[in-house]
Amino acid sequence: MLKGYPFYKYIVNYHPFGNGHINKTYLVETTIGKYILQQINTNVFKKTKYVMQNIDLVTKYIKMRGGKTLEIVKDNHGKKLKKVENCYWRCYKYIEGGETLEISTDDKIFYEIGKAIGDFSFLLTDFPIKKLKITIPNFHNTLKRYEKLFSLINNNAKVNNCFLEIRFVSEHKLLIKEYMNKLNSVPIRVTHNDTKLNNIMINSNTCQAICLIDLDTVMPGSLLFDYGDAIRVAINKAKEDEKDLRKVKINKKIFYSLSKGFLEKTYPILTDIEKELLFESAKIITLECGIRFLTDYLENDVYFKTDYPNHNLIRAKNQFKLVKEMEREENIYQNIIKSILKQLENKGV
Ligand code: ADP
Ligand code: GN1
Ligand code: MG
Repeated sequence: MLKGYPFYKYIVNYHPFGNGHINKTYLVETTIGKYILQQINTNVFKKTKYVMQNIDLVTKYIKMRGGKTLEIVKDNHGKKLKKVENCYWRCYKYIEGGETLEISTDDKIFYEIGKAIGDFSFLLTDFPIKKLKITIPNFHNTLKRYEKLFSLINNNAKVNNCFLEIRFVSEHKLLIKEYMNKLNSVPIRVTHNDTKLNNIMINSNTCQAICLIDLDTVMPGSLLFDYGDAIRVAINKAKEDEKDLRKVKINKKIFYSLSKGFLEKTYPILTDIEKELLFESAKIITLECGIRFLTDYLENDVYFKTDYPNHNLIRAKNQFKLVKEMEREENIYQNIIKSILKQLENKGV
């Protein structure tokens, strides 16, 4: 596989890398630099060619606008996507001086992350969106995710292990439905769709964000989910798969910092309805993520990588606890957002 790349003869070693839930990622170390080689998960990304086409277009555009982004490395035939025995591979330059984090308590980092996510959208505001393909239809259609979950519960023995969680989800049906209706009035933009903490490269020395990586889900979508998904991971004091749910609590300082960074960058482009739905979006995407983990648990782990049999169930419980925490003090978070928006309005941004 590696033979087809120009750096092949310089390879010193390579090994599995990172903690992504989807692709198989390898770090390749050579005497002429480091590379990230990935086997694309074709169960998740069925339209692999379109995924690479989207990434190619978006990265070229970001570069043209002077932003930092992933750099695709072509193989010896000039190809960006390589098919070897029914597996699809692609390669990126390793982003030197950077790292991704699984969890952090440093609110300054999250301010930088908020800015980076906002910047991503901002840089792509005038991108010719029609050129982008929908690579995963209904990726953030929470209602469809809900329906899929409930289509699986009849005659499924595993339901006994998660009936409280299923009940929790069912109690949110109306909220999901109403939110999906509101989304119809929200502008469609070029969005990342997977803005969790470890999809953002951070400069190890300055702690500033370098750029968003994992561009596989770049598609037309709602900016609200890019904000919401970043919030989902950032504010959780525990990791996404922490079993001790007492540890799943919200770091309010981080909620403030990330929101501030994000809003500073996006304020000029945000519509009123987007401003109104910010917090609800974070709640909905956390619920959606829990629904997806629970669905995968009931389907016997066909989508997300797992380390042990109940891994997806643990992740789902964790996300639902986070939703409960968000709901418990909803007013506080809404007020934080309002105060940031007010500050920006007064500044005349
Ligand atoms: P997945 O879709 O499986 O989440 P990612 O594209 O997010 O795959 O890659 C997994 C991990 O590999 C990232 O979280 C990051 O730590 C690392 N990684 C990916 N691309 C790069 C890159 N160009 N430079 C440095 N690290 C990278
Ligand atoms: C997956 O690929 P990764 O690990 O960055 C998933 C996201 C989920 C996330 C939950 C393509 O992200 O949608 O929110 O796991 N990516 C895809 O941790 O489904
Ligand atoms: Mg990732």
